[in-house]
Amino acid sequence: MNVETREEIYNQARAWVLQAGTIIREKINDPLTVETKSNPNDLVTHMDKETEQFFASLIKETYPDHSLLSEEGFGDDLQSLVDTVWIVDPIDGTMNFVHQKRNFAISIGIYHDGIGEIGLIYNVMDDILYSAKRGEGAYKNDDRLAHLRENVQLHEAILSLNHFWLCENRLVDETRMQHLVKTVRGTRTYGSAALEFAYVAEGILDGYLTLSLAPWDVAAGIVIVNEVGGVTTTISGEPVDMLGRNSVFTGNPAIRKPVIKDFIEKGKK
Ligand code: 2AM
Ligand code: CA
Ligand code: CA
Ligand code: CA
Repeated sequence: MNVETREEIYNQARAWVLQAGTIIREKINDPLTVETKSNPNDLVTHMDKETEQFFASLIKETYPDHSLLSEEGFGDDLQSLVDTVWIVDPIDGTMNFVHQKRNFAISIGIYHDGIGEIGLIYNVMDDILYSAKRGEGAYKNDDRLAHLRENVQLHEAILSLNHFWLCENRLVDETRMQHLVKTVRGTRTYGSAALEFAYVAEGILDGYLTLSLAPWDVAAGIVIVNEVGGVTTTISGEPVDMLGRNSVFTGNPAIRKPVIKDFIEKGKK
């Protein structure tokens, strides 16, 4: 993708994200229609669907040759990532949106021939936009984010993870994960994968571990984290498959190796 085309698409995407966020903020106290999906805690609201439709219709109208990969069913059924693909999560952190009316984000990754070119993560209620273009650095609103800290030790790291890791799970022995929690300086759980990626990029988290995410949970975050020297892989150290679900580690490269080698590999089922 050439730089001028990318700049034009970035400016358009940024304007749409801010516009969608303004609409959500205006309607934040309106009554919600909440439905469940794969299980009683897997929620979706009319606002998730309306926001996705907002992007789907604008993208189709403005860029008819681009494709859309998205959570709530208004995207395309893609078998590959050729040409330009928008990977959109209209509301990431729907449970937070429903229960807290904050701590959720709009997440948009724009990929060309499988390469992440643009990432946008918008913390709607705080009006904070994390953004990046490949090779041009990452930003929190207008402030450029610094490169991640060098030589971070695991015992000085803050790690974000879902508490499910500490319960019996199909991937890793929970006692190993409890040992990891006791080894690091502190753990957090925010309930929005996109925001957790953004916090890794900002350097306020050193890593984020998660069991199973979809492409729209990670597409924007990977681009933004890359720009500050972070790495994102599955918990086996493989590249993330942008057309399937993945376990994910994202974070400072200095802690990736010990987390994966000394804890996850040893506890793997
Ligand atoms: P969502 O809010 O867009 O569904 C919650 O820990 C994080 O995991 C959120 O980013 C959430 O995205 C994501 N997630 C991915 N798959 C999920 C699922 N099946 N149920 C609930 N959250 C899921
Ligand atoms: Ca969801
Ligand atoms: Ca999501
Ligand atoms: Ca979502």
